[in-house]
Amino acid sequence: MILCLGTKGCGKTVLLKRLQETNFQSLNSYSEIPATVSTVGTNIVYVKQATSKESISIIEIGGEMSSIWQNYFEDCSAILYVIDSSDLSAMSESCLLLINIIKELLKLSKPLYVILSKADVKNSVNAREMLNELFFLESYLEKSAKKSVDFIECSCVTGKGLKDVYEWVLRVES
Ligand SMILES: Nc1nc2c(ncn2[C@@H]2O[C@H](COP(=O)(O)OP(=O)(O)OP(=O)(O)O)[C@@H](O)[C@H]2O)c(=O)[nH]1
Ligand SMILES: [Mg+2]
Repeated sequence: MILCLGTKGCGKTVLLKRLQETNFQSLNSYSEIPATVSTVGTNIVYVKQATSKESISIIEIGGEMSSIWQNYFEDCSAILYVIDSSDLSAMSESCLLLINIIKELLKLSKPLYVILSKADVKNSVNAREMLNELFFLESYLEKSAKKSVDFIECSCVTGKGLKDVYEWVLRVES
């Protein structure tokens, strides 16, 4: 089981819906973003694998439940952490929560994929650069968790990064 975490409205539910669509070949051919309502509690989705009958379960836990995220760490195999790159106002909270996750995960040595969502939004920050400059997160990661943390910019509108996320999910569950 993979966990999908991130602050409210960062794009978790839409991302998981996109991951359930198996054809990532033709980018730009995506339909409109599916309508979502804010997730109350948890949301479980099953992602199909081409080579196996078993699907991979991913569980979304809303930002409002961040105080209990760590209760799920023990049982998960990996974490997808979503940061809304178009929402500056939520950036510092997202970074603080991320640093806590990294600290916990280091003890458990489980993989973490940080997804900078909504990369299609005009003027959205290059969140990775921002993280580097404002929070020195990169140097923190270099020292402590370089091997197990990856970053990717992603868009559920253009399809950017989705195939990489899908392949990462398959890899960590194989
Ligand atoms: N432009 C753009 N908007 C997006 C993208 N992904 C999600 N959104 C929008 O962001 C809003 C929130 O998306 P959700 O997927 O419901 O966010 P969530 O993280 O599940 O939110 P909670 O369940 O409340 O924690 C919706 O209005 C989506 O249409 C994206 O890649 N690009
Ligand atoms: Mg949701």
